[in-house]
Amino acid sequence: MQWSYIHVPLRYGQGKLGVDQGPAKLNELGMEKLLPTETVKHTIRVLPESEIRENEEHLKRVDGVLHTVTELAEVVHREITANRFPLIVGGDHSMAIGTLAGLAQTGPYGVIWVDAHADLNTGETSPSGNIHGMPLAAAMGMGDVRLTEVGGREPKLSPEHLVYIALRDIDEGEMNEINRLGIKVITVEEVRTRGVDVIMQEALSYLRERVNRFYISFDMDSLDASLVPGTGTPVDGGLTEVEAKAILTEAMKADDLIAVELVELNPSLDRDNMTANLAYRLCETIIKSKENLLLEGETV
Ligand code: B3U
Ligand code: MN
Ligand code: MN
Repeated sequence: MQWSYIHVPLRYGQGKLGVDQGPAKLNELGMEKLLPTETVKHTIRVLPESEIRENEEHLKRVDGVLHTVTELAEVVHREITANRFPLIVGGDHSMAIGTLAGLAQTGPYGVIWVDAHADLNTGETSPSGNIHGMPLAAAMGMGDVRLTEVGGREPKLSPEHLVYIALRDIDEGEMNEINRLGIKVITVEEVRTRGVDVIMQEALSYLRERVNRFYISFDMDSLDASLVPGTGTPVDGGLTEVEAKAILTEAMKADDLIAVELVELNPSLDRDNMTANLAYRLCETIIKSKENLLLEGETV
């Protein structure tokens, strides 16, 4: 298996400067050294600031988001088809509109969404108009057609193929949708009381009853606010580093995992590289777990 390392320096899905620098920061910390030399690398293009119009109150900087996610969808589609394993780093979470669309073009799949937020708003329900709060709604065909039609007309994800972990800051409209659609939610408290092994086995069995492969999208704000000053919207009551690593390790052990995404590292908001170093350690866990698995596989 070959890795595909995809940089998405996108910030237009939210209003704060700096989240576009997440991928560069990870490289500065030595990410490229963690990945095997034959890794295929991509940087998805982002529109320059001068081309961004702020004219839509309910879908802010939509042109900027669309430009990047459209290209990301193509790259993800191509990389999965070429049998490579994408590690996609952002950037704000609106980029997942591209990831979800790219994966959908290769067949049905499940999603583990590790996040403080549900990212299930539409332009109508969003309190902010920020598209990073909308990728899952867009993938399910809800909201503005420009977002729902990235990578084709069909919905890219069905609600029963999604499991949330660490959700704790949910808007009213999102809560209504979670209940209406019956989406599976695992809270931080459940992670803690039942243990990561148990909840991950439950999440994976749930998905495996329905689909034969899955991807994991990890938002840095799933971690407790005290650990991640360098993310746009930190929320109290989140995961510990140990829990986050255990979740990622369990996911990486699964041979039906097809891609990993890590988003919302904002180096400009960070304190002494605290969040960046933590994100780097999570990437290290991701990469080493997979490499170990491959080594074990070879010796059998
Ligand atoms: N749910 C809120 C806040 C938010 C979503 N995603 C992040 N923050 N990172 C919204 O704006 O949709
Ligand atoms: Mn998110
Ligand atoms: Mn979030």
